[in-house]
Amino acid sequence: MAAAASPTRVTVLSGGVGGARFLQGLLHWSAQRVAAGGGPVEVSVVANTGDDMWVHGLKVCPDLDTVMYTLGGGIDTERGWGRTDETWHAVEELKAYGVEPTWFGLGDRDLATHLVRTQMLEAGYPLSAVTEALCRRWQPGVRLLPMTDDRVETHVAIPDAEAPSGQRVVHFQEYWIRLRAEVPALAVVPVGIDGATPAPGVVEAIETADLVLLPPSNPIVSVGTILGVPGIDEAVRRTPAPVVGLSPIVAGRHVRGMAQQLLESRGIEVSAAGVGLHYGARPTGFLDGWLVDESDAGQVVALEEGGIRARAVPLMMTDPDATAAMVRAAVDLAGSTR
Ligand code: FO1
Repeated sequence: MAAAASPTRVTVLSGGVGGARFLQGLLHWSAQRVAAGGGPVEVSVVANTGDDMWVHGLKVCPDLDTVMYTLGGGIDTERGWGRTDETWHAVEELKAYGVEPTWFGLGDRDLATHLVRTQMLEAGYPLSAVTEALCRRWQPGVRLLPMTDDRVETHVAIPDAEAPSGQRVVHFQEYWIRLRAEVPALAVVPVGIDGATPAPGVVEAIETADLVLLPPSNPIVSVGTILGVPGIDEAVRRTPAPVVGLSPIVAGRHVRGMAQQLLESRGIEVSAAGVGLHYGARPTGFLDGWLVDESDAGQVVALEEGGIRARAVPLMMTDPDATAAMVRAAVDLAGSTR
């Protein structure tokens, strides 16, 4: 195990809103450490791209953009996604034409990102190169890597009485935005993942890290999808760095999003220990350590019995200081999992 006591290279497998808020805390913790005379932290982010969607002829990458905008200072903090000072004229015009999907909120400023990305993709640049180019403007302060340059899209099977099979499939964005995750998710399928390969730099970022963190992103459609890319799972299992995660479930509920519904659809207990044991202890699983909220302190024993070092600390990311404290707890726990 590399020295995790004072990591200099940290790699984070991140979804969108929750992961971005965690990353703000990680950068805040790094700044605090530099102010205290310590060395800065180099952060690599491996972002989920299973939420990606082609819409109105444009490639939209919600988790990449949420991390980029949040850390680059362009995010709408109210929504947690999309651009601040946004206007919606283009999507209103599309509605006036009756062009579907009318439920997908594409802001006018956000559209520029998708126009640049789509032009670059059509010119033959891989998504990783496109992301690097977009980050030259936003300067997020981390190396932002898509999990893969290949097309992966998470689709969700939902009940449909009219269909002969009794179910039909919708894109994850439609499940989340139009259906508000209020219908049962009979299956969650990251289409294309079996043929996907890790994007350039991803395996290296995991294998050369001093610390790998799984933030409180969705364990099924965000972190779960990243770990589902052949090659990324093996890199996390074999990295010399400690791997520490933070529970997205607090007191039996998700903090935001739709983790509850998706965990239930996979038959995974909706609890801090349930998710930690789902990830499992390395080397067969992915974790060395798992942070649970203080309200779930009673679940530490079950995790330790499962071979995962666990600790109960406050896990609500109410502000960068609170999140920085969570990062510090993860670093401390990593140091104790040698
Ligand atoms: N989330 C919504 O709840 N409603 C939307 O209309 C919406 C549009 C949207 C457009 C671009 C983008 O990058 C994200 C967008 N999101 C929207 C958020 C997105 O669904 C989530 O960030 C993740 O995909 C799920 O965590």
